[in-house]
Amino acid sequence: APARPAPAGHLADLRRLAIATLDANWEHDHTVPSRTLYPHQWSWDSAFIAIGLAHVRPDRAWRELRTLFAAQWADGRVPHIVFNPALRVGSYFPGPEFWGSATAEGAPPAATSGIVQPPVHAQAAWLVHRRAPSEASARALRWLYPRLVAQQHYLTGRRDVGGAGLAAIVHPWESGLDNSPAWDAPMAAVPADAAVMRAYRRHDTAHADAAHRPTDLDYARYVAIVASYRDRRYTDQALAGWHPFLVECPLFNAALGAAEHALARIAAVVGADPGPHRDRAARITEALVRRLYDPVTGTFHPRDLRTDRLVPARTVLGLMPLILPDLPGRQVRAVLTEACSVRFGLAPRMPRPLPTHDRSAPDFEPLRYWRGPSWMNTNWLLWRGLRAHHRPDLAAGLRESMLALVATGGCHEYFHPDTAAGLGSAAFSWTASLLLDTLA
Ligand code: 9WN
Repeated sequence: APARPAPAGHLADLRRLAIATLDANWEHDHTVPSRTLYPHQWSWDSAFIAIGLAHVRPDRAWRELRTLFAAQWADGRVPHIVFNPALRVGSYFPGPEFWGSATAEGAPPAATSGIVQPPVHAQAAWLVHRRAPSEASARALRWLYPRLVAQQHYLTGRRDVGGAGLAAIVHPWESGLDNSPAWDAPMAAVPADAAVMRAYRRHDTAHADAAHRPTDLDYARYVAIVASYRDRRYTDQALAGWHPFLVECPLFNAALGAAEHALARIAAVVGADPGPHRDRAARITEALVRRLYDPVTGTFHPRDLRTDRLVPARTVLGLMPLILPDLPGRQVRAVLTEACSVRFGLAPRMPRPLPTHDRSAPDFEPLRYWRGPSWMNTNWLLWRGLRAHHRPDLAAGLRESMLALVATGGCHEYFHPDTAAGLGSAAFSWTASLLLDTLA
């Protein structure tokens, strides 16, 4: 049965729950994704969180972004974790002692990781400003603009391993969808010694059901990939010659292109030239279509740069280029066909939001993290894409299903794609913040 519109009183309750969740996760100058599982500041979480905070606590929205960008590296990379020095050692694995970023060239004074996450921050900054434009928000944009430009510069420069104008990710954590089936093939090539993990203690499985998290073998490889990068002090020089994981991801690069569109708008506010941003956006979209779209499957796939082949898995990552306003009509139609197929179930009336993986695939796992469960962020990105491409019918169906998801499961981190039972952390910040934006 399709999701029924929630009664108004119900929506007010949901809104209160979302605000309470964000308030409880606020920590002086940033929001933790979750007090138990993720007690530090995460990069793309902060962008999603700022979008929701803009509706209720606009000062905090800007503070969130400023705190993150204060930890930007000299080369422009925005670290995926900024560690809170006040927390005890061992509150998260891998912690600052494992990353050892302090001795890397251009690292900030704060302890951070050395990898990045999808660059959704320019879009977030634009949405926060647009929600309530003011002299203060224009000032915040003026501070952020050169930093956002440096972030893009890093990704389209040092990270253009494939030489085609797209950014390569060097770790599955950089995609934000850590154990997506999209990474199975490239991960299989990473030498892993499960014994490595005996030297460390995972922290996540103390707070979440191990059956809902990545496996120990995944973690052995996650650690090995970080060690490869860390041991060369996070340099991006000649990555193709030595690093075991190099992939062009459709979500990451769609975010990269969408960021240029947002920067064009921000440039107009801060008195800079929007033209170069529009040109760069067009080049990214063109490269994305040329390199990551498969006309046979009719969807986007990651490109494994170690084999120069597309990864066959059909995951929700393949739908994310819909966030690009200049995606050509042919690819828009193809992505909508894929999204509306039995694999993902998008429809004007639909019981549940999209899962993270093809429901009909043999390796679909409804409980395991990014291998099937529904998440608010991927659905929110798709919802925005549907509106950008003038599909109010599908956007409305998706919105109802997202509201019903959180009404059933609470502000959980992720959800069973059929029952909407909450999984992972029970008070997860981006679920709350993106709910606020979806409600607005
Ligand atoms: C590793 C914080 C982050 C999200 C990621 C999500 C998860 C970390 C982990 O949590 O990743 O970065 O420990 O599993 O996969 O998208 O940003 O919420």
